[in-house]
Amino acid sequence: GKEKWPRGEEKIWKECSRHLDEDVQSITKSVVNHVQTSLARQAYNIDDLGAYQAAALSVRDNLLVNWNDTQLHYTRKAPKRAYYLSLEFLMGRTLDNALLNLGLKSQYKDGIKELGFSLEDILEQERDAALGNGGLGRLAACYLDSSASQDLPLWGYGLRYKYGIFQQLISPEGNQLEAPDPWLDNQNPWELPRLDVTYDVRFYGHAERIGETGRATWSGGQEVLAVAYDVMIPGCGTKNTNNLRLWESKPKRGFDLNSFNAGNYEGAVESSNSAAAITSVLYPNDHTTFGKELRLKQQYFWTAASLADILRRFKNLGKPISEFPDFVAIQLNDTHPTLAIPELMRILVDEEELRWDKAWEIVTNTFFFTNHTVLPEALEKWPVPLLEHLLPRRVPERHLQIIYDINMQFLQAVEKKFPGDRDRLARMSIIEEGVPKQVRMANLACIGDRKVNGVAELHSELVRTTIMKDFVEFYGVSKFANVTNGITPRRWLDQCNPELSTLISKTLGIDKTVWLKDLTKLEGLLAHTEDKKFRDEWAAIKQRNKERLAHHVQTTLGLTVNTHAMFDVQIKRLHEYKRQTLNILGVIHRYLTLKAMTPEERKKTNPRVVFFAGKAAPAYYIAKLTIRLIVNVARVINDDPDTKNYLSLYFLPDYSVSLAEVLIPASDISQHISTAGTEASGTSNMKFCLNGGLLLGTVDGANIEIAEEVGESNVFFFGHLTPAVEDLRYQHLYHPVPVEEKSPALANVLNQVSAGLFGDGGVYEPLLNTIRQSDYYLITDDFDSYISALNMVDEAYLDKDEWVKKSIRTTAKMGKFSSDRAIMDYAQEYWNIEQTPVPSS
Ligand code: 8GP
Repeated sequence: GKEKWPRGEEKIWKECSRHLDEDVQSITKSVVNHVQTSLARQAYNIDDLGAYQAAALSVRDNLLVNWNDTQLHYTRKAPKRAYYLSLEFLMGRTLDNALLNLGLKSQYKDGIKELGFSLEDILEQERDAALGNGGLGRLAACYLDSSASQDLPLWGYGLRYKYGIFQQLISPEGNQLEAPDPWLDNQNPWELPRLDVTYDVRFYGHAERIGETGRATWSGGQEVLAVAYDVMIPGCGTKNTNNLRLWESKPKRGFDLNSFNAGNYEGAVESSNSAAAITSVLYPNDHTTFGKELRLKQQYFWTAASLADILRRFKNLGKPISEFPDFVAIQLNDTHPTLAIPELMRILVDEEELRWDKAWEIVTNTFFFTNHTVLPEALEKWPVPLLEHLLPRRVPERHLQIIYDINMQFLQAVEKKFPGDRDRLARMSIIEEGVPKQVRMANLACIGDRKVNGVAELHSELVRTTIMKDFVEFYGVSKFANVTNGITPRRWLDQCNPELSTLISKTLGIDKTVWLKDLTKLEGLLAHTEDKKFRDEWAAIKQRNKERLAHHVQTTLGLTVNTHAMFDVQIKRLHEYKRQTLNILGVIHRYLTLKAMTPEERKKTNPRVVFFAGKAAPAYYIAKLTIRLIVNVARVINDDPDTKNYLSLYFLPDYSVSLAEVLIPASDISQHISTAGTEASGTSNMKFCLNGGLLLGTVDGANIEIAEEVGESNVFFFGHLTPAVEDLRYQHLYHPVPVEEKSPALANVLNQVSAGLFGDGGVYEPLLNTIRQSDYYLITDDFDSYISALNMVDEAYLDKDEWVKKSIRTTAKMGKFSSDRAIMDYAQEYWNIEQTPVPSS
């Protein structure tokens, strides 16, 4: 098209355009400039926080140059774009990552030093952007990094929560307490408010059908304003800088003037408060849904604003609406954005005036859906009355009409294929019968999408054979695929383990951007496993990372950690299926065993330090009790002079991305011990192995594929396999065997806890009873083989040389788990988008 800009002389614009600051001198200058102008402060009045803010603003200027070029390039080339809709983006800190991706870290280090500050110290000033619960949100963040690094035209869409995941405090008794996370209290230099990019999102109001057209109008109700905030996502070794657009909710009109004038000031601001509440806080539950109205409001607000934005961008291309799926692919991260399906139908039918069939064809060619768990309690269902009345009363009613229409057509097709199979119809219906009726979001997502995928081979197979079985029989298996998760090696190796990154580049003899963007290059390390000097360097780096973690524990908790012991780490959300209980019961067993030994015998054992970190959902009683047990076991055993040189235990509070960056490079062994078939993939397992930590785990999720890559001799597997789980659960219920018979060792551990070895035993009874009674997660079945696996780990660790070889081999074979591989798979097999590199001007 004809370009209307620039106004004035192009030459002037070009000459005056900002370029990257690449030399130390201009970096120092720009930081000082920001201190004086943006922060309005003086050189003698600046602390580490101020220095961080000025440095961040200066880096942001640099990012913006690339970001602008990228957006302009995408607009001009008009490639097909992909959009990643996720309610969670667990980004962590940005400054270090931006410096590394821009290739400016050493220049900034020097520039900052000239001003009397240390880059290390100011990096610590940044607060995590913690807009996520765990794996699902962190995966979204890794995918953004990979999309930019692989030059893919992809944007993320999410919510700008005023409060991220709660801060976890631990009381002296060992109870988890939650405090708000006001992460935006200091200004956030990484977001660009787009106060001019807004959309009205309507709740409640009236929808009326227009005669027999099938269309409807919609008016009245509450209108909320969605305001865009853009977060720049730099790629590694490329100019491409993608965008994450987060929506903030605001009242459409400041406040109600009528009430205000009548003197009712509280009433006047009430609706404005209710508008702002929509994006005020991230829901802290993962793997459970509660059917809360505000949560549904968040989902609709976010999908409606995002779709309106996507549609407006598409319309600027001047293409007919029928070509929408040729220019737009939308990935739904779990079922949270599923209302996008009826919302797009509403827009196409009511506003674009398309016929139903045509609209449906567009919808089902646009959306793709990823499932992240087969746990039944995580499958989203919304009560029909909530959609109908409580929530955007009349609005979803329009959406409900659409959902009912979709369902009716779908069930007719099912009936045609499987005549008279009423049970099947009932199972596959979007609407679950009962009081109240519920909308099954996964069914809607499956029916309205082009493809459905799981996140590791085993999980995808379970999706096909359990929750989606009927749908596989209806659609055929090709709609149900797998994309094994990945992690970005930029943050999870180069950034968190800089010494290892340097050693790898040196050993492979290539620039780090080469292997960081083609992680299979790590295989080149295999040729060096017999090189003693290389192995020593490898081991020395692990040792320094352990000391770095010990230093962190010393400065934050005031505790001294034995860095000569094996570091054994389990960090993840607290959940019964992840079995932190198995781990802590194993620790107790080890403690009791050590206590029973003579001092001479103890000396022959392998000293071990066990780390736990993770948050529990605030309402998850059993998970919180597990934390309490861990903290109290730590209190007792860390103080026991007989054993403390051989076993100690730490629960590190307030787990976060930044804490993970310190813990992961320091681990010798990490635990991924979910009941078989319950952990969809896991992604921290990949992070540990990439950093040369070995894996102790069950045959579950991505553990299986990790073992396939690194070789079974380099991982420690134990426990029952997925096909056995159902039978074992049945036996627990109908032919229970007492713990004493099944595992005397475990029975002894449980009895010691009950007897009060770690403080008031009665407190833990509800937790212990989950094991003594139905034991849904198979602790009693797996305990003995878990203990043998731990012993095998000890034995292997005694042969230090062989252990280091295993560590190197593990890192070397982790190439598959780069999120670059995963994102390219989505790009090619699902979205059909192309790499669109921005030319380096
Ligand atoms: C998590 C899975 O539990 C984890 O195994 C996987 O690595 C991660 O997703 C990324 O794929 N699943 C969830 O967080 C999840 O399903 N949350 C439910 C609320 C949807």
